[in-house]
Amino acid sequence: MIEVQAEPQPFVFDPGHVALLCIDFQRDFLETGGFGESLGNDVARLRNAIAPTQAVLSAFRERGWTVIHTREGHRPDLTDLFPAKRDRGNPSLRIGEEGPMGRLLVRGSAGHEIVPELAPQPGEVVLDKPGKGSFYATDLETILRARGITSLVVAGVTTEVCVQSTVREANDRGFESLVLSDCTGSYFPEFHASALAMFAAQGGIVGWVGTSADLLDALEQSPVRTEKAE
Ligand code: C5J
Repeated sequence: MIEVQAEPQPFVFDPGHVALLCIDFQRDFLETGGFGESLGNDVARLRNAIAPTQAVLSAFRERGWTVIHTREGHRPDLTDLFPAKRDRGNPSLRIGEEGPMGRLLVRGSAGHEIVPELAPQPGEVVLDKPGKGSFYATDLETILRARGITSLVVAGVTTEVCVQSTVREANDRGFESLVLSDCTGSYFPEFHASALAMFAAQGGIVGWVGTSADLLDALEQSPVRTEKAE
């Protein structure tokens, strides 16, 4: 077992049953000209999460542990886009409209891709989702259960939207999540802080919150390659 310093108490996981979940590190959220900016957000705020996530990704890849990348987006014909989502706010461009990186949040557009710094490698799971939660209308739960995964290390954007929805869904399904504070990010620093506080409050009502440094310290003290448990 590996023990990582975290709030509200150490996060203990079996290395044969863990996955890294990288949520929505897409150009549409992290680069100028994408969906995030069309909503009036400063995308630079999310980019601090890239470097620490690269370090965690490398550690998982070295050990041969499961890595799952999610992407929020829609079918090109937008048949999976509810008006309730399409019509939110007053963006300069709506989902499906043509922006500098192609159609916003549409599968196949350049903006829908994961940023090159965190690009998936062959063999890693890439999961397309139409909603905020990664379990909603996807086969994520099936993939995790088929691999015997019980613990999730969570990175991604944005902390209070897709990360928060996903870790709540994971908790309801019996998965234990360690959310890495420096590998997540929000356009609103106060929402980032309060979402992290909510996860760990009340004895970890939703999950655990830690840092990439503490996770990497704990990993360094364990063997680099761990056989997958049956
Ligand atoms: C948003 C997300 N913010 N990935 N999506 O709409 O958090």
